[in-house]
Amino acid sequence: MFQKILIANRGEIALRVLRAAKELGIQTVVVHSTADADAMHVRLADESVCIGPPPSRDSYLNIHQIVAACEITGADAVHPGYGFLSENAKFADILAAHNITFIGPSGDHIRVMGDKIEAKRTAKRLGIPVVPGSDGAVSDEGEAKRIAAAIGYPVIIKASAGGGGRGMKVARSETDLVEALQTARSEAGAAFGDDAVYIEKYLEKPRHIEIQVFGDGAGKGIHLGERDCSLQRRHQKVWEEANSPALNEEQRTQIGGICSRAIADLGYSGAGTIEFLYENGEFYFIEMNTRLQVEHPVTEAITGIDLVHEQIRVASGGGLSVRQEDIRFHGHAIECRINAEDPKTFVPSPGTITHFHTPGGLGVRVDSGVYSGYRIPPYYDSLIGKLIVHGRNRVECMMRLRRALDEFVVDGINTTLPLFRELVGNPDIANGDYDIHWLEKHLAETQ
Ligand code: MV4
Repeated sequence: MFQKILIANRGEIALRVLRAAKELGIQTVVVHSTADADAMHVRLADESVCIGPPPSRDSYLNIHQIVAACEITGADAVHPGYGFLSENAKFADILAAHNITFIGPSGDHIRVMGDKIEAKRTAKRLGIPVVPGSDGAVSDEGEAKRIAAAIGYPVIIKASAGGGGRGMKVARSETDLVEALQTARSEAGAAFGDDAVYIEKYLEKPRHIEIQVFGDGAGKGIHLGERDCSLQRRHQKVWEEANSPALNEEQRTQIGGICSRAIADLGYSGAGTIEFLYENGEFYFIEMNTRLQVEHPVTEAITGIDLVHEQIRVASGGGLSVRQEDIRFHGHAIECRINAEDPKTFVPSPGTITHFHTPGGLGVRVDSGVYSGYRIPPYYDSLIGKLIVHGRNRVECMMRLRRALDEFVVDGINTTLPLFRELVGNPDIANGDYDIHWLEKHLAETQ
């Protein structure tokens, strides 16, 4: 097991990882920018190192500073959290070259999944169902037209270096296609320095369902069920739940089995998420994330498995603590992302939290790095906490969520809490009847 883990992140996820390390009896080091000197994870860590000024590129993305902080403190492993350097293959490689363990997959696995064309090719080879489309990059107009005609309009053009919704264009006709191909390629070239694009059938009203997987790096793979992340705005997830209201046990076992076998065949190590669009009873792979995700607590709630403990165990060579046949899915869990934003306009609302009171009681978890009197710096993303509620079934979970939202007090700044108080009473949400466009449509209608 590791002696000392350095946490290369901030906010609620830094605290989340710190807690797991402490529980395992591992010393903790945090790195932070000058803007985060007052953060909770800095106070709770055994050691902290200031690595630079507020802008992320000069601190949380500064690989050399982070490696230096490992050398100075004698950390033997780094947990990257999510965002920042968590999916940076070069970072994983550099740490390996310094004999520091990156708590995550190999640089090569990160690299493959970071290239969306390569990721899709790999998924297909491993028997994962993919969206019909081009076999690889498409640059030629005639080839694009032939593929689109074969799969049928509408189609979507995606940047291979994109992901997470960046660099996509929908084409509903051949006329659209010619323009979309040109714009997509030049935008991808400008944004990512790689103008490779590919074509897929455009799915009109899918749900976003992702499968949590784990590999032990030695040929074992497991899945921990799915999360439904369809409720999103501008590619930012807002509400996530497990299980998906759209799936039954048989579908879960089937897609989960496909994913765990793929992870085993890949020789993948650590936590991963295989993302699908789900429409008319079919799954279509879109991307794989090679990190822990923001919404991992809903999976923890229904499985009782600590995903960060598992990440640390696997990375240290201790293997997974659970076998597939030991994993059960209990009840239902929902996570609400509480952002420091205006609940109508979503304009960020940094500033001082004058009063912070979190809900509690059975089945209620709050992951947050903020406290009463804390000043939210304006430099980073606006997530200030996550409310995760668990119940024996979805109805109980929703009742408990309504109660927990009523207890939550955040004064001094705007937050998205009022949005959740409204959503929890919405009939479509109560029925689990929503797709990836539902929230944006709802917000447009209720403006
Ligand atoms: C799609 C799609 C429809 N058809 N691909 C957006 C994020 C990126 N991960 C993939 N995305 C999409 N790919 C096909 N073939 C619709 C989206 C999409 C979306 C997907 C998941 C969650 C929210 C979304 C919002 C808009 C579009």
